[in-house]
Amino acid sequence: MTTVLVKNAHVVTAVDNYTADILIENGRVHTIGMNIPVGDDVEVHDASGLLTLPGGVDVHTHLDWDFGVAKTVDTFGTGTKAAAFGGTTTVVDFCNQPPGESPLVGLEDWHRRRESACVDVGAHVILNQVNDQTLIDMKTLIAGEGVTSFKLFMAYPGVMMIEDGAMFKAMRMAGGQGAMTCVHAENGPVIQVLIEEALAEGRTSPKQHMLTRPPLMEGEATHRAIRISELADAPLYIVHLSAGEALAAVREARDRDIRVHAETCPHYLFLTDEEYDRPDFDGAKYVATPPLRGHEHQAALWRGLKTNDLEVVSTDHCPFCFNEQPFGMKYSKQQGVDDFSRIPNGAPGIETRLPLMYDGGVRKQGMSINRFVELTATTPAKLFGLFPRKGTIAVGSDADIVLFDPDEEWTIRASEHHSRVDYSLFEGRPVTGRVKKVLMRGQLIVDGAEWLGREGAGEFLSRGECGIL
Ligand code: DUC
Ligand code: ZN
Ligand code: ZN
Repeated sequence: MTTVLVKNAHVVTAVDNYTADILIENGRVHTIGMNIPVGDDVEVHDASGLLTLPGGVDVHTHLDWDFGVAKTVDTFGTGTKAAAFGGTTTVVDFCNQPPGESPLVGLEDWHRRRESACVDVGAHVILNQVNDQTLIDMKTLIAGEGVTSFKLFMAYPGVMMIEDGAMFKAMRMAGGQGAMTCVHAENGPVIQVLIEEALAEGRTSPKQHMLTRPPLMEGEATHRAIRISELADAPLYIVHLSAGEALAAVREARDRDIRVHAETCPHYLFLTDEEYDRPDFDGAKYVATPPLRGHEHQAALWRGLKTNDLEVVSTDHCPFCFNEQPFGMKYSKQQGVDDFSRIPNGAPGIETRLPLMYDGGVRKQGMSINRFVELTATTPAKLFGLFPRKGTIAVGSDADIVLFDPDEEWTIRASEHHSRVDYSLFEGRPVTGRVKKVLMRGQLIVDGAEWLGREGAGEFLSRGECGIL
C-alpha cells in the first residue's frame, strides 16, 4: 500500500488545533510530527490554507431502504459516494428486520446490498417485533455480527411501531450487552387519530403532515422512552430530535445523570415549518419525520447544541425523489399527491451536512471548530463503538481525512450533487466552506470535483461497545 503524507496540515480534532505533518501507512495514521522527511515515492498532499479534519461520521442513513410501499433511491454505491463528496467517510445505516422473520435474515440481505459501498459502513438493526427468539438474536448480533445498536419506532402503528413492553425488553437486553437503543420518539397512535381526522375532513396537502405530528407528541414519547430506558438500566439515543418539548425531556434526564443521548439533523437546524406553505405539491419535499418545526423549536435546538444536551448532528438521509422519473413511483413523493399520509416520509442530506454545519454553526453561530468536529465525527464515533478507529486524527486511527477550505463560497444545487435523488432541501442556499480532498483509509477518493473512489471499497464496520464517551 502507498505511503501518503499530508503536509502543513492545520489539524482540527474535537479537542485540538495545531499544525503538523501526517504520515499515513497501510491506511492508518502512522506518525504526526513536524517536517516529516519522506522520499520521492511518497504521495504528498499540501494542506496549507485548509483545515484538516477527521472524516465525518454519519450515524443515521437509510440507503436502499424499504419503507413499506416506498424505497429510498440511493444505493449504497450512490449514497456513500455522495457522503464522501460531503466529507463523510463513515456511515452507520439502518437495516430492517423483515416482518415475521429474524433480524439476522435482514442483516444478511443488508450485507448483500452494502457491498457497493464506497466508504466504510456499519449497521443498526431496526426491530419491529420482539419475542424470545428476537432477544436471543440480539445477543448474536451484538457478540457475533458487530451490530451493537438497534432502532425501535414508537410511531407508525401497524407498520414499524412496537409496544412499550417490547421496547422495555429490547432495551434491557441491549443495555445488558453493551449495545445502544435508538428510538424514534413520537406517539404513533395519537398521531394516527389526527391523520384519520384530517383525511376525513378532506385536508390532504403536505402541510397536514406537520399539523398531524405535533411537538407535544414528540415530547411525550421522548419522555416515555427515557423513563422506560431508565427502568431497563440501558443507554438510550433519541434519533432526529426536532421539538423543544423533546429536548426538555432529554435535558431533565441528563441533569439526573441518566444515560440519554440525542441527535438532531441539519434540516431542523436550518429550515422551519414555513416550507410547508410552498405552492402546489412542493411542500412534499420537506415531508420528513418528525416534520420541520417553528422558529422557537429551532432556537431551542441551537441552545441544545450549546449545552451538549444534543450531542450529535446526523443527516437521517432518507431520499425519495420528488418526481416519478426515472426510477418509478415506489421511489417518489408523488405517491402522496392526493393524500399527505401516503407521501414517503424522508428527506435527503448526506452530502451537505459538513458544509451546512460549518457555514451555519461555525461561521454564523460562533460554534468552535472543535465542537463542529465533535458533533459531526467524534461523538457519533464514540457513542456507536467506532472510536478511536473513526472520528479523530490520531496515531493508529484510520486515515480518514478531509481537507476543507473554510473560505470557499459556493451554492448548494441538486444538479451538482452525487445522490440519485432529484432535489435538495437546501437548493440555492449560499454557503462558505467546502470539502476539497477526501482520503479514506489513506486513499484519495475525492479531489475537488473529481471522483477517485470506487464502489466496493467500503468495508463493513464491526462495532464495539456503545455509549462510551
Ligand atoms: N424515521 C427515520 O428515522 N427516517 C425516515 C422516516 C422516519 O420516520
Ligand atoms: Zn425515525
Ligand atoms: Zn431515519
